[in-house]
Amino acid sequence: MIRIPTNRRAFITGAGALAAGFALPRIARGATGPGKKPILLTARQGSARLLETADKHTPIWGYRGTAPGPLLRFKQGQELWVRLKNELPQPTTIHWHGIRIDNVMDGVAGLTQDAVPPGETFDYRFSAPDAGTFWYHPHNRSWEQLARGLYGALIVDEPDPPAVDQDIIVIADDWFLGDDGQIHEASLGSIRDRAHAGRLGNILTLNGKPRGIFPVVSGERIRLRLINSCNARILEFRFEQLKPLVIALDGQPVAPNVLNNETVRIAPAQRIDLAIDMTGPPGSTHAITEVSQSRLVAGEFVYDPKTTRALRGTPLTLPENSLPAPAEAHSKSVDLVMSGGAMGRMEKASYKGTDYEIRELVRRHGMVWAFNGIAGMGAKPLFTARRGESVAVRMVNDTRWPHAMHFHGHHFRETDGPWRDTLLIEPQETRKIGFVADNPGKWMIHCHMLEHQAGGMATWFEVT
Ligand SMILES: [Cu+2]
Repeated sequence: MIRIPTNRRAFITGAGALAAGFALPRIARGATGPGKKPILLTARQGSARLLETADKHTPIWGYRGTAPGPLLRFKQGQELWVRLKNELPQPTTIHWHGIRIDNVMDGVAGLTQDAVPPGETFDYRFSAPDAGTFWYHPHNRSWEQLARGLYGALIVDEPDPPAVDQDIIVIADDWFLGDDGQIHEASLGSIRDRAHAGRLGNILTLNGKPRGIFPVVSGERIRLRLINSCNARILEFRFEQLKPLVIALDGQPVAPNVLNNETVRIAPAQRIDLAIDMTGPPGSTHAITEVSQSRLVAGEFVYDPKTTRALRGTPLTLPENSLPAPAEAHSKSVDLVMSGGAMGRMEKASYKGTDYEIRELVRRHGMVWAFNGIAGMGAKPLFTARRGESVAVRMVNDTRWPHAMHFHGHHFRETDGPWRDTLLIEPQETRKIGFVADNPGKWMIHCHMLEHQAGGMATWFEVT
């Protein structure tokens, strides 16, 4: 396993009383029906209690002023209508991560729409072809806007959801706060973070809380939907004696496989759905620990002292979404070679059509990474595919850092592997994925370690 070096102080959740009240803020039911009024999501300043000291509040940016923003939940095939109102001091958008969406609704500033200026609104209207666990966040200055708290969960329910006793959504984020409890602004977008592991926080929250209680009943079955909204941290969770079953990755169901108390490793932007039978006795607790840097208790399952229910015997399985399988003999093959970063071998790269020696590229443009020798979004796509064409992309990580590669508008898979929209690729690793380019438009491919994206790891492809 890769240890990410960091010179920052210990990664903590803080000590003290446990915080209760752990659910995501909810939108009134029925608000999402077709033909009704849009859900208003105002991106604005707010404050959050990220530290356990009761008197410390941290100014943040959030949808409706909260981090995470409101839970958006609708049925597979139903239309979602959201009106973004921008009350931030800078332009923003919303990207609906993992939704195989119409291109004009994808929310990528500069590619699928202009960023929404302060004071203005933009309507997003779409339906989701896939049921599953998704999330939403800005796609303009993502490295700053997500670090300040702009993100939320987007759940698309199966027409006939599998029986569980609780459906628990957990958005995990690491915040980098200064000693004053404020978001460390001086380091936002720093070249050092860009060239290394990205912005790693020193405070971990689940659903915006430093440590929290999930009330459970002995014997019940929960569906736990984990979402990693960190800028760059690869989170590693453990669930003590519990035996979680992985039932979906990035929203797409997989054949249930046992984790057997091993670590749940989840890269930025990825989602993992777990089915967990709560086997502890009444009155006991099960810690949720996070071990990517040091072992810390991120939250706890607390069993009701009196109630029990009989364990469900049959395993939980999810109905598959309908995704087109790429053809064995791919009609298009593309190489995507990643280079650059600290301790890398990149000597030069092209940026906006001009070739630069690496020092000059960093100094003049803050670019430290490249795909196929090109830093940042080029004027031309990485490739163009005809609609319906199968595409194979061989991704070569010729750097000393892991990268979480995200494709927009499509899910992809390795041969016999699970469907994903974000794939973690280790240093010096090569991974080959395939998908059917069936969604017309201009789609980004980028590293979801947001400082890497800002530092050059971004490109796009076009489906015609
Ligand atoms: Cu990266």
